[in-house]
Amino acid sequence: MPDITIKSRPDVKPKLERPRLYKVILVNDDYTPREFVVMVLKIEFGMGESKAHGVMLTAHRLGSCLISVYPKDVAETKATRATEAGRARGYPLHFTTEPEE
Ligand code: TYC
Repeated sequence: MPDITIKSRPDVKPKLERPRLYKVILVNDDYTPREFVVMVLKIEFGMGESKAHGVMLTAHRLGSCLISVYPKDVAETKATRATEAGRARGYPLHFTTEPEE
């Protein structure tokens, strides 16, 4: 029987990094009707009326508003679908994504 010693290495931890989350951000414009922005936020992001209205107003007043954070693929899909909903009606409504710090 060969004499094998397996040393434990308590200093070497397996690196399991949490996947980075991405922000979805609503960007203001001068043309998309407020009610349409509220409708998209309700349908694509599952917000209730008052939350959607508050987010729309914040973007309207400040230029943009953070909606939520998601895994990268979910954030990109939601931003694309929501932007596309505006484009389909001829509005310049825009949603962007960026990595959370
Ligand atoms: N600023 C638009 C208007 O006055 C409404 C609006 C709000 C558009 C937020 C986009 O992200 C937005 N009709």
